[in-house]
Amino acid sequence: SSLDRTAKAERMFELMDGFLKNDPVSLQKDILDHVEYTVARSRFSFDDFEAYQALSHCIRDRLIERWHDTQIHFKRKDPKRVYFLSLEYLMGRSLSNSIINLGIRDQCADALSQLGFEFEVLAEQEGDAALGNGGLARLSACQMDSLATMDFPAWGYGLRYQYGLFRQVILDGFQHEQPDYWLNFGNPWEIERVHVTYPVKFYGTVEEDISNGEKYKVWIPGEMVEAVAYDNPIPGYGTRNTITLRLWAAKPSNQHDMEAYNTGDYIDAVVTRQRAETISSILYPDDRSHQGKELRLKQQYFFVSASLQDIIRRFKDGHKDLNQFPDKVALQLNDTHPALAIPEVMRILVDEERLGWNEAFDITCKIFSFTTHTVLAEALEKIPVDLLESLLPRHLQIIYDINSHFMEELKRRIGLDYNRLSRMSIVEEGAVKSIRMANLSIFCSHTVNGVSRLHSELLQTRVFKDFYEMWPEKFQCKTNGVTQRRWIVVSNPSLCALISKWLGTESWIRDIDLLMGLREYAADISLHQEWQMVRKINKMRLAEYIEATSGLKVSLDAMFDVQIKRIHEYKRQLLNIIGIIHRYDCIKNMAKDDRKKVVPRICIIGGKAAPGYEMAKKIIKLCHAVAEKINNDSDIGDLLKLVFIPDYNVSVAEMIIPGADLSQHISTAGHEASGTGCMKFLMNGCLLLATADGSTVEIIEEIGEDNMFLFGAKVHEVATLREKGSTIKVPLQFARVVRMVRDGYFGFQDYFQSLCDTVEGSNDYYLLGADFESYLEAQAAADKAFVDQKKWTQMSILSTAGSGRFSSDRTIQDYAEQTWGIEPCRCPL
Ligand code: C3B
Repeated sequence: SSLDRTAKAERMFELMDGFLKNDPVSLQKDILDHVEYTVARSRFSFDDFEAYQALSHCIRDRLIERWHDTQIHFKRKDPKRVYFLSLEYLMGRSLSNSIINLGIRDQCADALSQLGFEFEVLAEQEGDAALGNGGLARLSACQMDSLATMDFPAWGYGLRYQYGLFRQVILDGFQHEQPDYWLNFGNPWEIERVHVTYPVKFYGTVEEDISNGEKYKVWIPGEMVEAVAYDNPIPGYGTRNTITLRLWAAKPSNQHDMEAYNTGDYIDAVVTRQRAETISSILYPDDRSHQGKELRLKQQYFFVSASLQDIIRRFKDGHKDLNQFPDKVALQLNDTHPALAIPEVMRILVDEERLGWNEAFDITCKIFSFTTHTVLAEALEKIPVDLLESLLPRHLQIIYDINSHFMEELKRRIGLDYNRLSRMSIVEEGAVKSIRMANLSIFCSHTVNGVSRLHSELLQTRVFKDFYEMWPEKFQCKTNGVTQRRWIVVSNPSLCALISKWLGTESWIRDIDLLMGLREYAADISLHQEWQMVRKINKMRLAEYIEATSGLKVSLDAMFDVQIKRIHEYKRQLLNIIGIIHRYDCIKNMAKDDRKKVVPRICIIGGKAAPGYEMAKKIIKLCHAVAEKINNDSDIGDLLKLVFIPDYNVSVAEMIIPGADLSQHISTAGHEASGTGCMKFLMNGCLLLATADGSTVEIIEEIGEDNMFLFGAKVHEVATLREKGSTIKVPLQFARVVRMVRDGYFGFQDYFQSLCDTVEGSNDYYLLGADFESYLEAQAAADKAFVDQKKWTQMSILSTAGSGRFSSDRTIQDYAEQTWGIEPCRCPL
C-alpha cells in the first residue's frame, strides 16, 4: 500500500548518510573496505592488482549512484530515446576514464599516495575490454562517451563476448593469435542483471493460425536460449548523467527442459544446454569481410531480439499505443550488423501485436536510421537465403514481403528497368541466393549516412547511386569524431594541462571549439618551449615502451613516425615499408658526409591482421624481416630504426599517439570511409602524412594543406590510373625495392613472392607504384620541416587548434538534431 511505501522510504532516508564522498579520506576508507570485503584481502597486505580491484569497486559504487539517478530521471521525464545498436565496442580501460569523467582524479591520486600506491601504476593493471575489431568499434565507444557527456537519453546495446579480439603474439616475425579470455580476473565495470533476461528463439517452422476470423503467422521455434543483461555504466564528463551500455550474454534456457530430460539421457541434455553459451562466446575477428557463418548470424539475431524485447518493454511501461513508438524511440543501426532488427520489428508488430502490414511498415520506417562504414564491396553483408531460412524462417518470409513491396514501388516509379531492379533488389539471385543487408537497411531507414563527406559522396555517386536517385532526401553525412576526454585528457595529461593553462579554462573538455583559441599563440615562443617539453615527455614514455617490448634503444631526437591501424592492403602499410626500405637503401649508398644531413627516424608500425588474411600476415612478416636487417646494420646506426609494436589495442594507442611526431594515413584515395586514428593524432599535435581520403579531406580544410604532408592520387584519378594498369610510369626506385624483396635481401624469399606480385604491373590494385613518387616527396617535405623545429612546433600547435571539428561531441550533436530528433535530458545535481 502507499502508506507502507512512504514509511519505507522514510526509513530508507534515515539509514542513508547521503551520497558517497569524494575527499581523499573518504576514498581511502572506501578503498580499504573494498580490499577487505570485496577483494577479501587483508587491509594490511595487498598488492597493486588488489589495490586496482578495490579502487575500481570504489569508483564503480560512485558510478552506480549517478547511474540510478540518471535512469530515474529519464523515466520521469520520458523523453524520446536513442538506442544505439552495435555488434562491436572497443572500450579499452575504464578506470582512468571513469575517474576523470567523475572529476575525482586528483582526490584519487592523493588518497592512493597516502596508502603507498601510485595511481598510474594501478591504472596499468587493468586489461582492455576489446569487444570489437577496429575503427567502427572504437567509434562506438567514443560516441557513447559523447552521448553521456552531452546528456542525451541514450542506450547502447551489444554483445558480451567472453573472448574479445585475439591477442597478437609475434614469433619469428609471424603473427600468431591467442584467445583473449578477458573476464578471467573479473570485470568490476559491469553489473550482472540476473533478472533482466529474455528468451531468444531460433529455427523451427512457421504455421498459420486464425483468430477472430483473421489469418496470422505463428513461428514455432526449435531452439530457445536466454539472454542475460550486463550493464556497463558510462559516465559523462561535467554532468551527473551516466548512461547504460547493455551487453547480452547467452545462457541456457529453462523452458523446454522437461522434454529433454524425460527422454533419459541426462548428461547429453546438460551438454546440449551448455552449447547455448557459445552464441556470445567469441567476437569474429574479421574486419570488413563476412563469411556467411551460422554462428555469426545467430549472434546478430540473438543481440537484436534481446535488445528489441528490452526496448519494447521499456516503451510499454508507460505507453499503450504502438503508433507513438516513433515519437519515443530512435533505433540506430551501426553498419548492417544489426539489420535483422528490421524484420524483427515487423514480426513483432504484425505477428504479435497484430498490426496491419502497412501500419507496421510505416512505424518501422520511422524508427530506423542506418550508418554505413565502408565503400568496399566485400564488406557489404550478404546472408545466404538457405541459412536464414533454417535459422529464422519467419524473418525470411518478412524480408521477401518487404522486397515485394519495394519492387512494386520501384516499378511504379522507374518502370520495368530490370537491370536496375535487380541491382536494387534486397534479394540477390545467383549461384548463392542471398539477402543484401545494406539494401534492406537503406529501404527501411528514414536516413542513411556515410562517415565523412567524401565517403557520403561516394555512397551517393557510386555505391548506392540507384538508391540516392530514388530518395536523395534520405542521404546524409555525419563525419566521424573521437572523444577528447579519452584521447587528450586521459592519454595525454601533460598536453591537457598545457592547453588549459594557455586557454585559461578547462571548458574545452566539454566545448571543443575553444581549442581554436590556441591559434592566437601559435607563434608564441614560450608556448613553443612548453609544447616541445610536453612532446618530449610523451616521446620518452613511448621510447621506454619500445625498449621494454623490443629491446631497442631509440633516440629522442629522431622523428617518431607512426602507422598504427588494422593491417589491410588498402591502408597500404606495404607502401610505408617499401618507403622505409628505400630510405635504408639510400642511406647505405650515401657518402659518409652526406649521412650527417639525414633526419634520423624511428618508424613505428603496429596493427593486427585478420587471422585468415594471408597478405596482411605477410606484410607483418615483411616488416619484421626488414626491421631485423636495418636495426642490425652498423652503417645505419641511429639514422633509421623500424619497430613493430605487437598487440596493438586501445591502451597501446593511448601511449603511442601522444609520443608521435608524424603519423601516416596513406590509404588509396576512395577506400578509407573516414579513418579516426588521424583525428586522435591531430588532437595530440602530431603532424599527418596523408592521402586525400576519408576524413583527411576535411582535416585539410580545417588546418590547411600547409600544415600537413599531402600526397597521392585523388579519388577522381584512381579509376583512370587503374585502367592504365601496367602502362603506368612506376619510379625505378620502387621497382628496385620490390626486386630486393624478391631476391631475398631480407630472407624468406619464397614467402614474399606473392606479396610482391600484388604491387607489380596491372596487379597493383592499390596503386602503390603510381603513388610512390609523390609519397617520397611528402616524406622529404616532412624531413625538411622537422629540421626547422620552430616551424614544426607551430604546425603541431595549429593541428591541435584545428582539431575541434573532429570531436565525437560534434558528431553526436549532428546525429541528435538531424537524424534522431532527440534532446538532452540532464539529471539535476
Ligand atoms: C571502419 C572504417 O574502415 C573506417 O574508415 C572508419 O573510420 C571506421 O569504420 C568508423 O566509421 N570500419 C571498420 O572498422 N569495420 C568495418 N566493418 C567497416 C568499417
